[in-house]
Amino acid sequence: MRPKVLVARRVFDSVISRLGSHFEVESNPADAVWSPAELTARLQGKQGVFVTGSARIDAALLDACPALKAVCSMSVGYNHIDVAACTARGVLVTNTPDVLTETTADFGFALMMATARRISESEHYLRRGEWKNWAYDQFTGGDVHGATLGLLGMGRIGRAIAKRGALGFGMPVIYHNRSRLDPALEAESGARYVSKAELLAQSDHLLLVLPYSPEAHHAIGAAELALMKRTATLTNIARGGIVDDAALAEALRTHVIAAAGLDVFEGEPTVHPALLKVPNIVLTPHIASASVSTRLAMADLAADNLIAALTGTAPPTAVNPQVLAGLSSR
Ligand code: 8YV
Repeated sequence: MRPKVLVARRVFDSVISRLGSHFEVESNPADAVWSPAELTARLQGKQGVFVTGSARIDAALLDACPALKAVCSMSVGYNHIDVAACTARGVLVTNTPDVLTETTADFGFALMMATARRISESEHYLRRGEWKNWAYDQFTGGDVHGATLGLLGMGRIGRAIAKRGALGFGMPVIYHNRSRLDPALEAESGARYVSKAELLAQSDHLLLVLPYSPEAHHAIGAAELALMKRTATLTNIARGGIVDDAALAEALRTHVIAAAGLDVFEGEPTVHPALLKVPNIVLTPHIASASVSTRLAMADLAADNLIAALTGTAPPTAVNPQVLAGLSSR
């Protein structure tokens, strides 16, 4: 009998049909967002699941789905999955690194530029019909070229953004990360390591590119925002919850910093109402990896992982490869 898998959100037809040549597939063509209870019910008797960042996989779900062997996420981040609980139960977890790095870096840079140059705010003004005249100080923002680019987090996406800033825009680049890059990678990125306090104080444009973890919760709150330049911008393409959104809205309202660009939110898709009220912000609905070719590459990689995991070969990008040894015997 062929293994049974669940595809928890709507994805490319080509990916569903590829999975269909290996597995009995239950998919979600209506793209309903299933509750934990419904997801658990649909996972009964399934050996594998293809998820996105919107499905929470925790110990309770795993205990209620004993047939599950592989959780394959179409995302690089995996904070929606309790990896320790999966590992403890011998469930393989995979993600989709690398294929989205450059696309996400492009978007991070674009969101930072839109924020610095007040693109959303000025477009809304124009659409409201308020543009009557040119004025010398109309929507003047901060320069990007030559300004200091700060990165909190320095993984693959951070390094790709650093290169754009250093090589393309002549920006001095500083970063802070849990661990300092080795000298070769640091030189390649054109970035200088600083303390978090120095990063906050010196950045003209600060981008957040660190993974979410309990330690990273509210890494940027009122106290951190107060350390930033009044002319600085903050861009978050990492995860909701890294920024205290209520504190950020207040800092924008009172001009503690100049502007912010957010692609991710605490409790998304709900957005803190105070963020919707401030003009000096660019808001996008978690689309940093959303180019057609990258989303296809992510879905294909998640499918490759699922096929490998359930057909006894090593998945290309396992998060907890240590469970592989035990999988074939389950
Ligand atoms: C995805 C992301 O759009 O890969 C990630 O971690 O945040 C985004 O690229 C999202 O998580 C879909 O699964």
